[in-house]
Amino acid sequence: MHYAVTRQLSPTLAHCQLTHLDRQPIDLERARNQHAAYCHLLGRIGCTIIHLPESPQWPDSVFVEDTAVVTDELAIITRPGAPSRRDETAPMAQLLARFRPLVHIQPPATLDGGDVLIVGRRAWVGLTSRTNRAGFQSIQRILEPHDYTVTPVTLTGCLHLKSAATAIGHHTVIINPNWIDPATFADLNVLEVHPTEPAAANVLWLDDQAIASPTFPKTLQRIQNHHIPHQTLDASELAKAEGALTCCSILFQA
Ligand code: CIR
Repeated sequence: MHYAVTRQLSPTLAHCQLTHLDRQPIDLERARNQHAAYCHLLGRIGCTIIHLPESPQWPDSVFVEDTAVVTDELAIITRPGAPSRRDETAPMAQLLARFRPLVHIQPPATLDGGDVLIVGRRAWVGLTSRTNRAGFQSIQRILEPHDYTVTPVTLTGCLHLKSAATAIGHHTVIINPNWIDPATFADLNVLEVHPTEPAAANVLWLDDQAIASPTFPKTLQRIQNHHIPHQTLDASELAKAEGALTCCSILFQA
């Protein structure tokens, strides 16, 4: 069974962390509708959705991806780089303990789930303002005994690794080459976003189909040209909080 863990949007989302974006008003109603559509689509694709309760004390808590990394073998409970987000992990740990053995990232390491991209037995970890080298070393220590190759990646100009690159197939990634060196993925197929759509590389890959944002039509055309099965989902209001499609769920099978 496929599971998707999500969390209802916080009413305090307007106070979210922002790193590369200027603050602009967020229409909560519109953001809630987009999030509901997101959950609905995951459900339609076949996921059992587990909703964590709304948490007004954590403005960014809708972006659950940053709180855990789940593999077939275990669940890694992160230690988010933004101190305001650290406590978001406790309810996630409690929930994931029902499905996987837990491993916790310990101080001084910091790690956001958005900085971990796993394709097959390979994992890349972004070294960013949220994930430090100790965070990379921790996840390397955790995953290597399970036969993963774990590689650190430096980025320019974006929040997380998965802002710059996501999987869009079993051997294909979609990237923004201005934010990540395409050579990082030398032995995979690499599809580049359209240069006028820098934020278009965050695509959700689920059940052999891509879920991409309709706000990036030129990149969507490229996805189409490569015959990659896809659906679209608008998350433009959530994007004002520097979140995108992968950020709003943790997906795993059990
Ligand atoms: C933050 O800065 O933490 C949130 N405003 C956005 C987090 C987005 N998460 C993700 O890309 N995995």
